Amino acid sequence: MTNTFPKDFLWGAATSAYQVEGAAEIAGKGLSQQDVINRERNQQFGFADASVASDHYHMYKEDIALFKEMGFTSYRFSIAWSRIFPEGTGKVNEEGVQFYRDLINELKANGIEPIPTLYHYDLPWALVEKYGGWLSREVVQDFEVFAKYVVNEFKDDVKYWITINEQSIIVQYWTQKCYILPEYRDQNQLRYQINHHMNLAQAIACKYIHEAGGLAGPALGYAPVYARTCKPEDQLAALNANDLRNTYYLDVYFRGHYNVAALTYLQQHGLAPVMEAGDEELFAENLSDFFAINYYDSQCAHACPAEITEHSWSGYNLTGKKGDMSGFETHPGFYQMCPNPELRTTDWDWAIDPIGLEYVYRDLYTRYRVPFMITENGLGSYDELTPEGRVHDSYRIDYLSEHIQATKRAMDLGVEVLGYMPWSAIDLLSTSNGYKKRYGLVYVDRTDEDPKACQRIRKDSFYWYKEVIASDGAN
Ligand code: BGP
Repeated sequence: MTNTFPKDFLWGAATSAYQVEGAAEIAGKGLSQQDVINRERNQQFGFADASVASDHYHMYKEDIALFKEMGFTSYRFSIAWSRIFPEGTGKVNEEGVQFYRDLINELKANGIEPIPTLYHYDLPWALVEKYGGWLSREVVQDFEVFAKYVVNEFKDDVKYWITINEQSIIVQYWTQKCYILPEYRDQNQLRYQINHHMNLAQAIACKYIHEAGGLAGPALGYAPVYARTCKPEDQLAALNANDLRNTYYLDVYFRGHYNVAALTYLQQHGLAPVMEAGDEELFAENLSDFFAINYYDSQCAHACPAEITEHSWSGYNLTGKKGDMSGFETHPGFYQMCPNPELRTTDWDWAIDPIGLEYVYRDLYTRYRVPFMITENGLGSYDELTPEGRVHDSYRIDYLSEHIQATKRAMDLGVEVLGYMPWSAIDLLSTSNGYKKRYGLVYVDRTDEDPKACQRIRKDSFYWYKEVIASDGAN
Protein backbone atom coordinates (compact mmCIF):
# COMPACT_ATOMS: atom_id res chain seq x y z
CA MET A 1 0.00 0.00 0.00
CA THR A 2 1.46 3.39 -1.00
CA ASN A 3 0.17 6.84 -0.20
CA THR A 4 -0.08 7.78 -3.86
CA PHE A 5 -2.69 7.18 -6.58
CA PRO A 6 -2.01 5.14 -9.74
CA LYS A 7 -0.05 6.96 -12.45
CA ASP A 8 -2.97 6.75 -14.89
CA PHE A 9 -5.52 8.15 -12.39
CA LEU A 10 -7.56 10.90 -14.09
CA TRP A 11 -7.07 14.19 -12.25
CA GLY A 12 -9.15 17.13 -13.37
CA ALA A 13 -12.31 19.06 -12.60
CA ALA A 14 -15.82 19.61 -13.94
CA THR A 15 -18.19 22.24 -15.36
CA SER A 16 -21.46 22.26 -17.32
CA ALA A 17 -22.33 24.18 -20.47
CA TYR A 18 -24.98 26.65 -19.35
CA GLN A 19 -23.23 27.33 -16.05
CA VAL A 20 -19.88 28.25 -17.60
CA GLU A 21 -20.11 29.04 -21.31
CA GLY A 22 -22.30 32.12 -21.64
CA ALA A 23 -22.85 33.02 -25.32
CA ALA A 24 -26.37 31.79 -24.68
CA GLU A 25 -27.94 33.45 -27.68
CA ILE A 26 -25.11 33.92 -30.15
CA ALA A 27 -23.17 31.77 -32.59
CA GLY A 28 -26.35 30.09 -33.76
CA LYS A 29 -27.26 28.61 -30.38
CA GLY A 30 -30.95 28.18 -29.58
CA LEU A 31 -32.27 28.99 -26.13
CA SER A 32 -32.23 26.18 -23.60
CA GLN A 33 -34.75 25.73 -20.81
CA GLN A 34 -32.03 26.85 -18.38
CA ASP A 35 -31.61 30.15 -20.21
CA VAL A 36 -35.30 30.74 -19.67
CA ILE A 37 -35.56 29.37 -16.12
CA ASN A 38 -32.53 31.32 -14.95
CA ARG A 39 -33.64 34.53 -16.57
CA GLU A 40 -37.05 34.39 -14.87
CA ARG A 41 -36.15 32.80 -11.56
CA ASN A 42 -32.83 34.44 -10.86
CA GLN A 43 -34.20 37.88 -11.61
CA GLN A 44 -36.64 37.22 -8.80
CA PHE A 45 -33.81 36.34 -6.39
CA GLY A 46 -31.21 38.81 -7.73
CA PHE A 47 -28.85 36.16 -9.10
CA ALA A 48 -27.01 36.18 -12.42
CA ASP A 49 -28.52 34.40 -15.41
CA ALA A 50 -26.81 32.17 -17.96
CA SER A 51 -26.33 34.76 -20.72
CA VAL A 52 -22.66 35.51 -19.94
CA ALA A 53 -21.94 33.05 -17.10
CA SER A 54 -18.11 32.76 -16.96
CA ASP A 55 -17.68 33.50 -20.69
CA HIS A 56 -15.89 30.19 -21.19
CA TYR A 57 -17.20 30.15 -24.77
CA HIS A 58 -14.77 32.95 -25.60
CA MET A 59 -12.10 32.18 -22.99
CA TYR A 60 -11.80 28.41 -23.23
CA LYS A 61 -8.18 28.51 -24.43
CA GLU A 62 -7.15 30.59 -21.43
CA ASP A 63 -9.06 28.19 -19.17
CA ILE A 64 -7.43 25.12 -20.68
CA ALA A 65 -4.01 26.75 -20.20
CA LEU A 66 -4.88 27.06 -16.49
CA PHE A 67 -6.00 23.40 -16.41
CA LYS A 68 -2.68 22.39 -17.93
CA GLU A 69 -0.82 24.50 -15.42
CA MET A 70 -2.56 22.55 -12.64
CA GLY A 71 -1.58 19.31 -14.34
CA PHE A 72 -5.09 18.13 -15.31
CA THR A 73 -5.29 14.88 -17.22
CA SER A 74 -9.08 15.05 -17.59
CA TYR A 75 -11.84 17.64 -17.89
CA ARG A 76 -15.56 16.99 -17.52
CA PHE A 77 -17.76 19.45 -19.46
CA SER A 78 -21.17 19.22 -21.09
CA ILE A 79 -22.35 19.65 -24.64
CA ALA A 80 -25.29 22.05 -24.93
CA TRP A 81 -27.93 20.30 -27.00
CA SER A 82 -29.30 23.65 -28.23
CA ARG A 83 -25.86 24.70 -29.48
CA ILE A 84 -25.83 21.64 -31.76
CA PHE A 85 -29.55 21.56 -32.62
CA PRO A 86 -30.94 25.08 -31.94
CA GLU A 87 -34.49 23.79 -32.45
CA GLY A 88 -33.81 20.59 -30.53
CA THR A 89 -33.99 18.57 -33.73
CA GLY A 90 -33.67 19.16 -37.46
CA LYS A 91 -30.91 21.46 -38.70
CA VAL A 92 -27.44 21.24 -37.14
CA ASN A 93 -25.65 24.45 -36.10
CA GLU A 94 -22.18 23.93 -37.58
CA GLU A 95 -20.72 26.76 -35.50
CA GLY A 96 -21.76 24.96 -32.33
CA VAL A 97 -20.25 21.68 -33.50
CA GLN A 98 -17.05 23.55 -34.33
CA PHE A 99 -16.90 25.03 -30.82
CA TYR A 100 -16.86 21.59 -29.21
CA ARG A 101 -14.47 20.29 -31.88
CA ASP A 102 -12.07 23.16 -31.03
CA LEU A 103 -12.52 22.61 -27.28
CA ILE A 104 -11.78 18.89 -27.58
CA ASN A 105 -8.78 19.52 -29.85
CA GLU A 106 -7.38 22.07 -27.42
CA LEU A 107 -7.80 19.64 -24.52
CA LYS A 108 -6.11 16.82 -26.40
CA ALA A 109 -3.26 19.08 -27.53
CA ASN A 110 -2.66 19.75 -23.83
CA GLY A 111 -2.77 16.10 -22.79
CA ILE A 112 -6.22 16.36 -21.17
CA GLU A 113 -8.83 13.60 -21.62
CA PRO A 114 -12.15 15.18 -22.72
CA ILE A 115 -15.06 13.72 -20.72
CA PRO A 116 -18.30 15.17 -22.13
CA THR A 117 -21.74 15.00 -20.58
CA LEU A 118 -24.57 14.64 -23.08
CA TYR A 119 -27.25 16.25 -20.93
CA HIS A 120 -26.82 18.62 -18.00
CA TYR A 121 -30.25 20.17 -17.34
CA ASP A 122 -30.32 22.23 -20.56
CA LEU A 123 -33.08 20.90 -22.83
CA PRO A 124 -33.63 23.03 -25.95
CA TRP A 125 -36.42 25.50 -25.22
CA ALA A 126 -37.97 24.75 -28.62
CA LEU A 127 -38.87 21.27 -27.33
CA VAL A 128 -40.58 22.70 -24.27
CA GLU A 129 -42.67 24.85 -26.59
CA LYS A 130 -43.32 21.98 -28.99
CA TYR A 131 -44.52 19.29 -26.59
CA GLY A 132 -43.71 20.25 -22.99
CA GLY A 133 -40.12 18.94 -22.98
CA TRP A 134 -39.41 15.94 -20.78
CA LEU A 135 -43.11 15.64 -19.90
CA SER A 136 -43.68 14.03 -23.28
CA ARG A 137 -42.28 10.68 -24.34
CA GLU A 138 -41.62 12.27 -27.75
CA VAL A 139 -38.48 13.80 -26.28
CA VAL A 140 -36.80 10.38 -26.25
CA GLN A 141 -36.70 10.27 -30.05
CA ASP A 142 -35.24 13.75 -30.30
CA PHE A 143 -32.64 12.95 -27.65
CA GLU A 144 -31.73 9.85 -29.65
CA VAL A 145 -31.02 11.95 -32.74
CA PHE A 146 -28.89 14.37 -30.70
CA ALA A 147 -26.97 11.66 -28.83
CA LYS A 148 -26.32 9.63 -31.97
CA TYR A 149 -25.05 12.71 -33.80
CA VAL A 150 -22.72 13.86 -31.01
CA VAL A 151 -21.32 10.42 -30.23
CA ASN A 152 -20.64 9.79 -33.88
CA GLU A 153 -19.04 13.20 -34.34
CA PHE A 154 -16.61 12.93 -31.42
CA LYS A 155 -16.16 9.18 -31.01
CA ASP A 156 -12.52 9.17 -32.14
CA ASP A 157 -11.50 11.52 -29.33
CA VAL A 158 -13.76 10.47 -26.47
CA LYS A 159 -13.52 7.30 -24.42
CA TYR A 160 -15.66 8.13 -21.36
CA TRP A 161 -19.11 9.59 -21.93
CA ILE A 162 -21.30 10.90 -19.12
CA THR A 163 -24.87 10.36 -20.25
CA ILE A 164 -27.40 12.29 -18.13
CA ASN A 165 -26.59 14.47 -15.14
CA GLU A 166 -28.37 13.94 -11.83
CA GLN A 167 -31.76 12.44 -12.61
CA SER A 168 -32.47 12.14 -8.89
CA ILE A 169 -31.89 15.86 -8.36
CA ILE A 170 -34.19 16.57 -11.30
CA VAL A 171 -36.95 14.59 -9.56
CA GLN A 172 -36.32 16.43 -6.28
CA TYR A 173 -36.15 19.95 -7.74
CA TRP A 174 -38.09 19.37 -10.91
CA THR A 175 -39.28 22.91 -11.66
CA GLN A 176 -35.79 24.31 -11.24
CA LYS A 177 -33.92 21.70 -13.23
CA CYS A 178 -36.63 21.36 -15.90
CA TYR A 179 -39.12 23.81 -17.29
CA ILE A 180 -42.46 22.35 -16.24
CA LEU A 181 -45.46 24.05 -17.80
CA PRO A 182 -47.38 25.75 -14.95
CA GLU A 183 -50.55 23.67 -15.37
CA TYR A 184 -48.61 20.47 -14.53
CA ARG A 185 -46.65 21.63 -11.49
CA ASP A 186 -48.99 20.09 -8.92
CA GLN A 187 -48.98 16.66 -10.58
CA ASN A 188 -46.21 14.93 -8.68
CA GLN A 189 -46.48 11.64 -10.60
CA LEU A 190 -44.92 13.56 -13.49
CA ARG A 191 -41.65 13.85 -11.56
CA TYR A 192 -41.27 10.09 -11.96
CA GLN A 193 -42.67 10.12 -15.49
CA ILE A 194 -40.05 12.56 -16.76
CA ASN A 195 -37.45 10.46 -14.98
CA HIS A 196 -38.73 7.38 -16.84
CA HIS A 197 -38.32 9.24 -20.14
CA MET A 198 -34.77 10.11 -19.09
CA ASN A 199 -34.08 6.46 -18.29
CA LEU A 200 -35.13 5.54 -21.83
CA ALA A 201 -32.94 8.32 -23.24
CA GLN A 202 -30.07 7.20 -21.04
CA ALA A 203 -30.30 3.59 -22.23
CA ILE A 204 -30.42 4.69 -25.87
CA ALA A 205 -27.34 6.88 -25.36
CA CYS A 206 -25.53 3.84 -23.91
CA LYS A 207 -26.39 1.90 -27.04
CA TYR A 208 -24.73 4.46 -29.33
CA ILE A 209 -21.76 4.91 -27.01
CA HIS A 210 -21.15 1.16 -26.99
CA GLU A 211 -21.49 0.93 -30.77
CA ALA A 212 -18.85 3.66 -31.01
CA GLY A 213 -16.51 1.71 -28.73
CA GLY A 214 -16.87 4.11 -25.77
CA LEU A 215 -17.81 3.65 -22.13
CA ALA A 216 -21.00 5.11 -20.67
CA GLY A 217 -21.57 6.42 -17.18
CA PRO A 218 -24.58 8.28 -15.78
CA ALA A 219 -23.81 11.00 -13.21
CA LEU A 220 -26.04 10.87 -10.17
CA GLY A 221 -26.12 13.31 -7.28
CA TYR A 222 -25.49 10.63 -4.68
CA ALA A 223 -25.99 11.23 -0.97
CA PRO A 224 -26.11 8.15 1.29
CA VAL A 225 -28.92 8.29 3.84
CA TYR A 226 -28.16 7.48 7.49
CA ALA A 227 -30.72 6.67 10.17
CA ARG A 228 -31.14 9.42 12.78
CA THR A 229 -31.13 6.90 15.64
CA CYS A 230 -30.44 3.21 16.07
CA LYS A 231 -34.16 2.49 16.53
CA PRO A 232 -35.16 -0.25 14.06
CA GLU A 233 -37.94 1.92 12.59
CA ASP A 234 -35.42 4.67 11.81
CA GLN A 235 -33.02 2.16 10.25
CA LEU A 236 -35.86 0.95 8.05
CA ALA A 237 -36.74 4.55 7.13
CA ALA A 238 -33.11 5.11 6.04
CA LEU A 239 -33.29 1.96 3.90
CA ASN A 240 -36.53 3.22 2.35
CA ALA A 241 -34.93 6.60 1.65
CA ASN A 242 -31.89 4.97 0.04
CA ASP A 243 -34.17 2.85 -2.12
CA LEU A 244 -36.31 5.75 -3.33
CA ARG A 245 -33.61 8.44 -3.59
CA ASN A 246 -30.62 6.39 -4.75
CA THR A 247 -30.99 2.79 -5.86
CA TYR A 248 -34.27 3.57 -7.67
CA TYR A 249 -31.95 5.20 -10.26
CA LEU A 250 -28.86 3.02 -10.01
CA ASP A 251 -30.72 -0.30 -10.31
CA VAL A 252 -32.03 0.85 -13.70
CA TYR A 253 -28.54 1.85 -14.91
CA PHE A 254 -26.68 -1.20 -13.65
CA ARG A 255 -29.31 -3.95 -13.31
CA GLY A 256 -31.84 -2.96 -15.93
CA HIS A 257 -34.92 -2.72 -13.70
CA TYR A 258 -36.48 -0.47 -11.09
CA ASN A 259 -35.83 -1.07 -7.40
CA VAL A 260 -38.80 -3.20 -6.34
CA ALA A 261 -39.63 -1.64 -2.95
CA ALA A 262 -39.32 1.93 -4.24
CA LEU A 263 -41.41 1.25 -7.35
CA THR A 264 -44.07 -0.57 -5.33
CA TYR A 265 -44.27 2.34 -2.88
CA LEU A 266 -44.71 4.78 -5.78
CA GLN A 267 -47.43 2.53 -7.28
CA GLN A 268 -49.28 2.38 -3.97
CA HIS A 269 -49.29 6.19 -3.84
CA GLY A 270 -50.20 6.94 -7.45
CA LEU A 271 -46.73 8.28 -8.23
CA ALA A 272 -45.23 5.49 -10.38
CA PRO A 273 -44.33 6.15 -14.00
CA VAL A 274 -46.44 4.73 -16.80
CA MET A 275 -44.30 2.26 -18.73
CA GLU A 276 -44.71 0.58 -22.07
CA ALA A 277 -43.95 -3.03 -22.94
CA GLY A 278 -40.26 -3.40 -23.65
CA ASP A 279 -39.05 -0.45 -21.56
CA GLU A 280 -37.28 -2.53 -18.92
CA GLU A 281 -35.86 -4.79 -21.65
CA LEU A 282 -34.31 -1.69 -23.22
CA PHE A 283 -32.71 -0.85 -19.85
CA ALA A 284 -31.43 -4.40 -19.41
CA GLU A 285 -29.92 -4.51 -22.90
CA ASN A 286 -28.03 -1.24 -22.42
CA LEU A 287 -26.43 -1.24 -19.00
CA SER A 288 -23.93 1.45 -18.04
CA ASP A 289 -20.22 0.77 -17.63
CA PHE A 290 -19.15 3.06 -14.82
CA PHE A 291 -20.80 5.24 -12.22
CA ALA A 292 -20.03 8.95 -12.34
CA ILE A 293 -20.55 10.03 -8.74
CA ASN A 294 -21.47 13.61 -7.89
CA TYR A 295 -20.86 13.64 -4.16
CA TYR A 296 -21.35 16.67 -1.95
CA ASP A 297 -22.96 15.51 1.26
CA SER A 298 -24.83 12.80 3.13
CA GLN A 299 -28.42 12.86 4.36
CA CYS A 300 -30.32 11.63 7.38
CA ALA A 301 -33.82 10.17 7.85
CA HIS A 302 -36.18 8.88 10.49
CA ALA A 303 -39.53 7.12 10.47
CA CYS A 304 -42.27 9.36 9.15
CA PRO A 305 -44.68 10.39 11.98
CA ALA A 306 -48.10 8.77 11.56
CA GLU A 307 -49.96 12.10 11.37
CA ILE A 308 -48.12 13.11 8.17
CA THR A 309 -50.15 12.16 5.11
CA GLU A 310 -48.79 14.49 2.41
CA HIS A 311 -45.78 13.83 0.18
CA SER A 312 -43.18 16.54 -0.12
CA TRP A 313 -39.79 16.78 -1.79
CA SER A 314 -36.56 18.45 -0.71
CA GLY A 315 -36.45 22.13 0.16
CA TYR A 316 -33.70 24.64 -0.52
CA ASN A 317 -31.59 27.15 1.30
CA LEU A 318 -31.68 30.12 -1.05
CA THR A 319 -30.44 32.74 1.37
CA GLY A 320 -27.03 31.31 2.24
CA LYS A 321 -27.75 31.75 5.95
CA LYS A 322 -27.25 28.64 8.01
CA GLY A 323 -30.50 27.02 9.15
CA ASP A 324 -32.62 28.53 6.36
CA MET A 325 -33.63 25.23 4.77
CA SER A 326 -37.13 25.54 3.37
CA GLY A 327 -38.24 21.94 4.00
CA PHE A 328 -37.34 18.28 4.24
CA GLU A 329 -38.57 15.51 1.98
CA THR A 330 -41.38 13.45 3.45
CA HIS A 331 -43.09 10.30 2.22
CA PRO A 332 -45.91 9.05 4.45
CA GLY A 333 -45.32 5.61 5.94
CA PHE A 334 -41.86 5.47 4.33
CA TYR A 335 -39.48 8.14 5.72
CA GLN A 336 -38.88 11.77 6.59
CA MET A 337 -35.55 13.51 6.00
CA CYS A 338 -33.94 15.60 8.75
CA PRO A 339 -30.65 17.36 9.52
CA ASN A 340 -27.77 15.28 10.89
CA PRO A 341 -26.69 16.84 14.20
CA GLU A 342 -23.31 15.06 14.03
CA LEU A 343 -22.00 16.86 10.97
CA ARG A 344 -20.51 20.25 10.07
CA THR A 345 -22.43 22.14 7.38
CA THR A 346 -21.74 24.74 4.70
CA ASP A 347 -23.44 28.15 4.73
CA TRP A 348 -26.15 26.58 2.60
CA ASP A 349 -26.77 23.75 5.11
CA TRP A 350 -25.04 21.06 3.05
CA ALA A 351 -23.55 18.47 5.43
CA ILE A 352 -19.77 17.95 5.12
CA ASP A 353 -19.05 14.24 5.32
CA PRO A 354 -15.93 12.75 3.69
CA ILE A 355 -16.47 9.43 5.50
CA GLY A 356 -19.83 9.30 3.71
CA LEU A 357 -17.96 9.16 0.41
CA GLU A 358 -15.90 6.22 1.63
CA TYR A 359 -19.16 4.56 2.68
CA VAL A 360 -20.66 5.16 -0.79
CA TYR A 361 -17.69 3.62 -2.60
CA ARG A 362 -17.71 0.54 -0.40
CA ASP A 363 -21.46 0.06 -0.44
CA LEU A 364 -21.95 0.56 -4.18
CA TYR A 365 -18.91 -1.40 -5.28
CA THR A 366 -20.26 -4.40 -3.41
CA ARG A 367 -23.71 -3.89 -4.91
CA TYR A 368 -22.84 -3.19 -8.57
CA ARG A 369 -19.12 -3.99 -9.04
CA VAL A 370 -18.52 -1.21 -11.58
CA PRO A 371 -15.70 1.35 -11.58
CA PHE A 372 -16.33 4.84 -10.24
CA MET A 373 -15.33 8.28 -11.34
CA ILE A 374 -15.90 11.34 -9.20
CA THR A 375 -17.45 13.85 -11.58
CA GLU A 376 -18.47 16.41 -8.93
CA ASN A 377 -17.39 17.05 -5.36
CA GLY A 378 -16.94 20.49 -3.91
CA LEU A 379 -17.63 23.20 -1.43
CA GLY A 380 -19.87 26.17 -2.28
CA SER A 381 -18.77 29.25 -0.41
CA TYR A 382 -18.63 33.05 -0.31
CA ASP A 383 -15.11 33.49 -1.69
CA GLU A 384 -13.49 36.87 -1.19
CA LEU A 385 -11.01 38.52 -3.48
CA THR A 386 -8.48 40.39 -1.32
CA PRO A 387 -7.16 43.84 -2.35
CA GLU A 388 -3.91 42.04 -3.28
CA GLY A 389 -5.87 39.91 -5.77
CA ARG A 390 -5.75 36.64 -3.81
CA VAL A 391 -8.48 34.20 -2.73
CA HIS A 392 -7.59 32.38 0.49
CA ASP A 393 -9.92 29.38 0.31
CA SER A 394 -8.33 27.09 2.90
CA TYR A 395 -11.85 25.75 3.71
CA ARG A 396 -12.07 24.40 0.14
CA ILE A 397 -8.60 22.85 0.37
CA ASP A 398 -9.64 21.09 3.59
CA TYR A 399 -12.87 19.84 2.04
CA LEU A 400 -11.28 18.51 -1.16
CA SER A 401 -8.30 17.05 0.66
CA GLU A 402 -10.53 15.08 3.03
CA HIS A 403 -12.53 13.65 0.11
CA ILE A 404 -9.38 12.70 -1.81
CA GLN A 405 -8.13 10.87 1.29
CA ALA A 406 -11.50 9.07 1.57
CA THR A 407 -11.10 8.01 -2.06
CA LYS A 408 -7.63 6.65 -1.36
CA ARG A 409 -8.85 4.66 1.65
CA ALA A 410 -11.58 3.02 -0.45
CA MET A 411 -9.10 2.24 -3.23
CA ASP A 412 -6.77 0.66 -0.68
CA LEU A 413 -9.63 -1.73 0.13
CA GLY A 414 -10.00 -2.75 -3.49
CA VAL A 415 -12.55 -0.29 -4.88
CA GLU A 416 -11.87 0.75 -8.48
CA VAL A 417 -11.84 4.54 -8.95
CA LEU A 418 -10.82 5.93 -12.35
CA GLY A 419 -10.56 9.62 -11.60
CA TYR A 420 -11.41 12.65 -9.53
CA MET A 421 -13.05 15.71 -11.08
CA PRO A 422 -14.26 18.10 -8.40
CA TRP A 423 -16.81 20.84 -8.95
CA SER A 424 -15.76 23.15 -10.34
CA ALA A 425 -12.76 23.84 -12.56
CA ILE A 426 -13.43 27.57 -12.51
CA ASP A 427 -16.13 29.64 -10.78
CA LEU A 428 -19.44 29.36 -12.57
CA LEU A 429 -23.14 30.04 -12.21
CA SER A 430 -24.50 28.11 -9.23
CA THR A 431 -27.77 26.42 -10.16
CA SER A 432 -29.38 27.88 -7.07
CA ASN A 433 -27.36 30.92 -5.97
CA GLY A 434 -25.73 32.65 -8.96
CA TYR A 435 -22.18 33.91 -8.29
CA LYS A 436 -22.77 34.35 -4.58
CA LYS A 437 -21.93 30.69 -4.09
CA ARG A 438 -18.64 29.72 -5.70
CA TYR A 439 -16.95 26.36 -6.17
CA GLY A 440 -14.00 26.98 -8.52
CA LEU A 441 -10.28 26.43 -8.21
CA VAL A 442 -10.03 29.60 -10.30
CA TYR A 443 -11.83 32.80 -9.32
CA VAL A 444 -13.88 34.52 -12.03
CA ASP A 445 -14.00 38.22 -11.34
CA ARG A 446 -17.66 39.10 -11.79
CA THR A 447 -20.70 39.58 -9.60
CA ASP A 448 -24.31 38.61 -10.14
CA GLU A 449 -25.06 42.20 -11.05
CA ASP A 450 -22.06 42.89 -13.31
CA PRO A 451 -20.26 40.38 -15.56
CA LYS A 452 -17.22 42.75 -15.87
CA ALA A 453 -14.40 41.14 -17.86
CA CYS A 454 -14.61 37.78 -16.07
CA GLN A 455 -10.87 37.91 -15.36
CA ARG A 456 -9.39 34.61 -14.12
CA ILE A 457 -7.52 34.62 -10.79
CA ARG A 458 -5.82 31.56 -9.28
CA LYS A 459 -7.18 30.73 -5.81
CA ASP A 460 -5.05 29.18 -3.07
CA SER A 461 -6.81 25.90 -3.90
CA PHE A 462 -5.41 26.16 -7.45
CA TYR A 463 -1.81 26.04 -6.16
CA TRP A 464 -2.69 23.31 -3.67
CA TYR A 465 -4.39 21.11 -6.31
CA LYS A 466 -1.41 21.55 -8.62
CA GLU A 467 0.81 20.03 -5.92
CA VAL A 468 -1.66 17.23 -5.27
CA ILE A 469 -1.58 16.25 -8.94
CA ALA A 470 2.19 16.64 -9.24
CA SER A 471 2.65 14.28 -6.28
CA ASP A 472 0.10 11.71 -7.59
CA GLY A 473 -2.31 12.57 -4.82
CA ALA A 474 0.03 12.46 -1.83
CA ASN A 475 -1.61 15.52 -0.24
C1 BGP B 1 -25.03 19.58 -8.87
C2 BGP B 1 -25.11 19.98 -10.32
C3 BGP B 1 -24.18 21.04 -10.73
C4 BGP B 1 -23.83 22.05 -9.66
C5 BGP B 1 -23.77 21.51 -8.24
C6 BGP B 1 -23.81 22.55 -7.15
O1 BGP B 1 -26.28 19.15 -8.45
O2 BGP B 1 -24.88 18.88 -11.18
O3 BGP B 1 -24.68 21.58 -11.92
O4 BGP B 1 -24.34 23.27 -9.81
O5 BGP B 1 -24.78 20.59 -7.97
O6 BGP B 1 -25.12 22.99 -6.93
P1 BGP B 1 -25.51 24.51 -6.76
O7 BGP B 1 -24.97 25.18 -7.97
O8 BGP B 1 -26.99 24.57 -6.69
O9 BGP B 1 -24.85 24.96 -5.51
